[in-house]
Amino acid sequence: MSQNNTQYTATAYIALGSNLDNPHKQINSACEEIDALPGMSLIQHSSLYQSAPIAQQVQPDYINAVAKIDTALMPAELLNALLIIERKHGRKRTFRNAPRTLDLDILLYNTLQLNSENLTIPHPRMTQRAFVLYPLMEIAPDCCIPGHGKINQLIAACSNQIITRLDFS
Ligand code: PH2
Ligand code: MG
Ligand code: MG
Repeated sequence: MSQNNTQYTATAYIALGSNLDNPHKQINSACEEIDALPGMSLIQHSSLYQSAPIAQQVQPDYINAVAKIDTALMPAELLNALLIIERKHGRKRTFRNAPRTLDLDILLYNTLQLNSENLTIPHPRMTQRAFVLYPLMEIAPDCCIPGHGKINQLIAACSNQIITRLDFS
């Protein structure tokens, strides 16, 4: 759990994804590691969701989830902290959309809209992906995605993507 004197400044939503080396375990332990980081507190996580890979088809199914956090970190610091956790999980960046032990993407950071060289918020592809929108909808049903609109309207456009909700264990 987080330290007592931390001044949280932001609520952020993080997408977790894995399709290598026991994905359930990767996501579970990533949630614990996120909560244990200084300046971060895990508020809630969704169930786990299973789906076929989008983009690169010939690889194992993915397990995905979304976590809500409170954080004292600025967006760039948050990204760095998440990249360190990815590396700890043995993430190797070989080619675009390669299978991975752990992917941690910042989806939302308060109502911020940011376009910097290495970070775009909201996450640029989140509105087209059922594996992001379904778990996000579970924990933030009234969520509005800055520049895009309400989650329930966006999710309707993804209803052709097959996704299965699993128990978080
Ligand atoms: N991540 C990708 C590409 N395709 N497909 C699924 N089902 N889940 C993912 O997390 C995922 C993907 C690149 O980040
Ligand atoms: Mg990703
Ligand atoms: Mg990523």
